[in-house]
Amino acid sequence: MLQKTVFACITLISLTATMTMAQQEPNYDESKVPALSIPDVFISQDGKLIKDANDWEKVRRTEILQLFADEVYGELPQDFDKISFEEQVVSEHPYSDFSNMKTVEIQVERSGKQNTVKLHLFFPKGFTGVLPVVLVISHRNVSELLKDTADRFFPIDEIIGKGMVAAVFDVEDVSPDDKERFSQGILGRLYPEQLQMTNGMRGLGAWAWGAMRAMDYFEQNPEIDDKRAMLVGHSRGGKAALWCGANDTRWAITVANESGCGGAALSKRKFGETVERINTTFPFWFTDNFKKYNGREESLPLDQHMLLSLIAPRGLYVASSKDDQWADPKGEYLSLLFASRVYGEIYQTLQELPETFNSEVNTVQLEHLGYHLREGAHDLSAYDWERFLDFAEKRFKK
Ligand code: GTR
Repeated sequence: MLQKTVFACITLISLTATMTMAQQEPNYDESKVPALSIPDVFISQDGKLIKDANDWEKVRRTEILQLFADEVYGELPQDFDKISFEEQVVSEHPYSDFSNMKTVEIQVERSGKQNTVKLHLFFPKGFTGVLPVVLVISHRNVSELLKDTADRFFPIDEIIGKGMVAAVFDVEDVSPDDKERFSQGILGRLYPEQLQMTNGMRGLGAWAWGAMRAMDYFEQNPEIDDKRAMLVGHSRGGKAALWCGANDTRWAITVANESGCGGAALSKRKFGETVERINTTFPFWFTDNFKKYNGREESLPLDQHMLLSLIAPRGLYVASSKDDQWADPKGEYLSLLFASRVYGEIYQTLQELPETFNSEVNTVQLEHLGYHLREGAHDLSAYDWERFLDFAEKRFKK
């Protein structure tokens, strides 16, 4: 009897060990990628064929947005009682030779509670006219970023050099990027009920919310042209940028740099980071519902090309790097390719991306869509910025 129990225990332990190992072993072998079966952007959930912009916007776009809210990123609450913008006085800063810095405290109130997000803005010195703006969602420490003029994660000089306003906020002010503390920002203070909902917003949704509040500020600042605004996020910030761009049509361009799993990459390819892996390491990024798909990507009623399609017909740029296989460059590209059908077939903005993924270094820039694959590792680099700003410059030309 004892022997039997011991055997059962050992079997259980080894089974658990195998399962844990299976969870942690990401696939990097293209021959092991399952045959791709992803939902068609043009067939609604009740089987209706979507033919024009009216069908797309009223039926399909609405249901896709709801699917992502329910299953992946959570409801994105937009109700609050008050928003105010307090401009702080800044005299000297490391960039004062060529820029004017402004720090704005965005204060949002709901049900008697308040949350403050610091938005840092850099204006070209002596500029005239109303300027386009580039906002970065930063999961890197912003005070550190602003001290380091050589840093290329937020290259103030490059952005300003293009005659654009450079803006950044730290996700720490909205929802700390930390398993223990994530609810200490807007989730605990302004929207505690979200924490009780299985489709409630978590970290990534909160960061998207933060970018929307920055846009609220841009809209009322006469020095900024809010119609020419580009939102940039890298990696986890790229996932949040896509969710924000999908919800908030005020962004003219959304950029997702190496956003990978839960960002631009197709989940059903099961290449690189998996749903289970991301939900295990970062359980506070997505809804509780998303965990239903751990190890079961095939049962997802959506895939990430549908998220990208929600941004059409506005500007969308996806970027990958060769050594960042964890983020699945091919999956990121295919996602953009499948989403591009909405640009072409619904909005008649001819967007012909190459039909196959090019695994060599390449850049494709069309009027509304951009993609590049560069050499090197996971990072937001000068190379990436050069291309994003080039894309923006063309689109923002008056
Ligand atoms: C990784 C995570 C990725 C990506 C990345 C980042 O650890 O697995 O999904 O978000 O972090 O943000 O740099």
